Formats: sequence, structure tokens, C-alpha cells
Amino acid sequence: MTSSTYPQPIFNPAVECASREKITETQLGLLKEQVRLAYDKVPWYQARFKQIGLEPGDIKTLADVRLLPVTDKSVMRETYPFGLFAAPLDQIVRLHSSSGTTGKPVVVGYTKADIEEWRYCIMSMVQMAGVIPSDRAQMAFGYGMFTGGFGLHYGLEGLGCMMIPAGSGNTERHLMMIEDYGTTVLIATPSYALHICEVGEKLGYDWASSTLRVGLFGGEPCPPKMKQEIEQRMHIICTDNYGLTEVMGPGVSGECLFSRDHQHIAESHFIWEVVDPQTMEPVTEGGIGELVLTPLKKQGVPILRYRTRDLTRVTIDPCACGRTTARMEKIRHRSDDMLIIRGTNVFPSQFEDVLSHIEGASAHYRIIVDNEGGMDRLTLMLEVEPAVFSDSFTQMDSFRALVAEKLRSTLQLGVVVKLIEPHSLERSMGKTRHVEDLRS
Ligand code: DLL
Repeated sequence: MTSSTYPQPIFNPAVECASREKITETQLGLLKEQVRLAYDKVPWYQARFKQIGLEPGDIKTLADVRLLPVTDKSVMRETYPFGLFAAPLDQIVRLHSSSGTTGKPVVVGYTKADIEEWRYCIMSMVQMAGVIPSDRAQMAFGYGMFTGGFGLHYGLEGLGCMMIPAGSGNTERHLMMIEDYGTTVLIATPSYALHICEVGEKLGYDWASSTLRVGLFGGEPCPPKMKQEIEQRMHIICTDNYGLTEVMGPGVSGECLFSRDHQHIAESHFIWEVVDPQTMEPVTEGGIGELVLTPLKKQGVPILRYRTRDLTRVTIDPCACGRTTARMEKIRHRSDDMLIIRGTNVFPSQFEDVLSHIEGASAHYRIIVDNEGGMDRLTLMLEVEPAVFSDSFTQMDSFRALVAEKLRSTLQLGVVVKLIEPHSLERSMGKTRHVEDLRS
């Protein structure tokens, strides 16, 4: 933390430091309006309400949110492209979408008022990360249907920052811009930030004397080891920011500089629930479960109880920064990225946990799942740190055996470990896919 980053005023203290009672009261008022809007303007919701025998007037307390129908990706696909829109299309000023692994993308539309609310959420989020109006912010997300580029762009510009809309890709040009324009804030996925860091190092760029001081990262998990590595190698503060297209985009939650493994949820705009993904029942307070979000101010596409599939836990304990908003733990995995290997459940984040404790293992790896002779097989392609990569077969083989053994004891499964040269895996400009499942 540097003195130029903190202390930073809280963007809207009346909202971000409100009492729990006030937060609840405000959320309930907004929830009632959203429910009414969804019921009156979206036939899909009205039909669901009737099916389950619910009237908008039945929502009397915040806990009644649990009575509402849930929405998930399959609903978005079923109603593709505009079936969930509440506003007439001539009031929609922007579309964004997110691609899934199968079928049509999810499409969302924003009215002018939605775009304003989104800008507000980003402004308060980036200020929480230590961004100040005099910052120069360089965008490394793409400006396309992905919400990351435009979403963060307008919020940062709204705060008064100098936006540098470089877009994704062309790493050497990014480095040149950081150097020539005195960039202070970089916006990217954490894996692309690490790539920019590595390319810079290779070209002799001196990160210690760079103007860059804050990373606004997100769009994919940023495991603690990766965060630490980026902070140390790039000499910046790396903040993790979360969001998803269906409920808005980035701006749902962000990191303050006091609670580095949590993110404050924008409770002025979202109701959160943490539920057991199997039963949809709330988990016990502070337990891990699936995050379900209900946006509170959407005019274009109101969404009730969106199942994010992201697993986390949420606390409402006070934060040292002074904000009273609930904080969610960093997302480490999704309920739908669980692999079932020979009957055993495996999450990619378990690999990360193991690798983060092995000196010499880099943050770059791929997990390949295939099937040989009817048996599922897990293979880990792991880039090793330059210091470990050597010509000595014995040295490399004992490192490989160590990784395999640690994985076996955590996963209770045998993993074929292949060590590969530093920088040999393809780097992604956007979200990195760590798993390749070749079974289907
Ligand atoms: O990734 C929105 C975003 C853009 C957030 C830029 C932050 C910065 P989608 O493409 O719809 O939207 O993907 C949403 O990405 O459900 C998570 O699984 C994952 N995700 C997003 N941010 C994080 C994060 C954007 N900070 C999906 N940590 C979500 C972990 C994240 N996972």
C-alpha cells in the first residue's frame, strides 16, 4: 500500500457505511419495485409467478426474496434474445452478451438509467481500490460484447480518470503505452496482467520504476499466489473485482485495501443469497455455497434470483475500511466446473492450492482430462519456474514426482504430471481456460 493510494474517501459514505437496518430497508423497497416490474412487463416471470402461486404483493420482508422464482442461464437461453426485456427495445441503448460453452449467448440490454447505475457502481468500486481522478487508466479488456471493456471504461472516465482505451491484445503496444503515457492503472484479467508482466521483464522493462500502481483485475479467479506474484513482480496493488453479464457486468463487488481476500458487494444494487446448490436452501451463516444475486435497479432486464454458479461465503462483519456492506470471499470455483474423475469430485482450484505451496511451480498450467481404455485420466501440464527447469533429468524427475505426490494426497487420485518449459503454454488475452475436458 502506498500513501498515494490511501486514505481514499469513500465514494458514497451514506450508502456504503449505512447501518444494516438501513441497508435492509432500502433493499426491500427496491425489491418490491423490481418484482412489480418483472411481473408486469416480462411474460416469462408472470407465467412463473402464476405457476407457483405467487403475487408481487406477497413480498413483504427481505427474507421473502426466497419465495421468488430463480433465474439461470437456461432461462436466458430459452428467452433469447429479448424475452426477458422489460423495457421497449427503443429504450435500450446498449446490448452486451456473454458467450457460454454451448448454444446461444446470454444477451442483456441496458436503458440509459441502467448505464448510469452501472457507471455509479464502477465509480464506487474503483475508488475503493484506490483509484483517484488524476489516474491514467489503460484498458486491456476488449471493447466488444464482453462487459469488462465498456463497463469499466465509463466508470473510470466518470470518476475523472484519463482513459486509455487500448483494448485487448498487442502486449508490446501495452508496454509502450504504459511507458509513454505514464499509465497508473491497468485493467485486465489477472492472467493477462501476468503475461504483460512477463513480456515486459523479457524486454528489460523495469517494473519497479514504472508509473503503474494499481491493477483492476477480474473476469476470472485470481488465486492468492498469482495476486502476490503480480504485486511483487509489477510493484503494484492488485485488486480483484467481480461481476457477471446477467446481472450487470463488473461492479457487483470489489476489493478495498483493508480486506484483501474479500470483495465488498454493492448492496445498494444487489441482494445476495448464499445457498446450497443442490437444495437451494440457505447455507448456515458464513458457510460456503452458491451466490444468488437479485439486481435491484435494473430497468432493461430485471432479473430475479440469478444463480451465478459461483461458490463463495459472505460475511457482514464490519470491515476496517469503515464500509458496512457485506463482503464475499474471492471466488475460487464454480459449482459447474467440478470434474468427476472416476467417481471422485475434483475442482480445478484444488490444483491451484497444491501448486501454490510448491516452490518452483509457476501459475501457468493446464489440466487435461481424457479417457484411456474406459478409464478417466487426469494430466497436468505444468510450467516450471526458470530456476527449476534444468537439463538434469534426475532433478526434473524428482520435482515431477513431488508434484504428483502432493496432488495424489490432496485429490486422492493419480495425476500424470508433465513439466514444461517456462512460457510454453499459450497465454490468453482474456479469460484463461485451465481445463480441457476431452472426454465428450
Ligand atoms: O466476467 C464481468 C467482469 C468483467 C467482471 C471484468 C470483472 C471484470 P461474464 O463474462 O459474464 O462477466 O463472466 C462472469 O466470470 O460468474 C465468474 O465465474 C467469473 N468471474 C468474474 N469476475 C471474477 C472474479 C464478467 N473477480 C463469470 N473472480 C462469473 C473470480 C470471476 N471469478
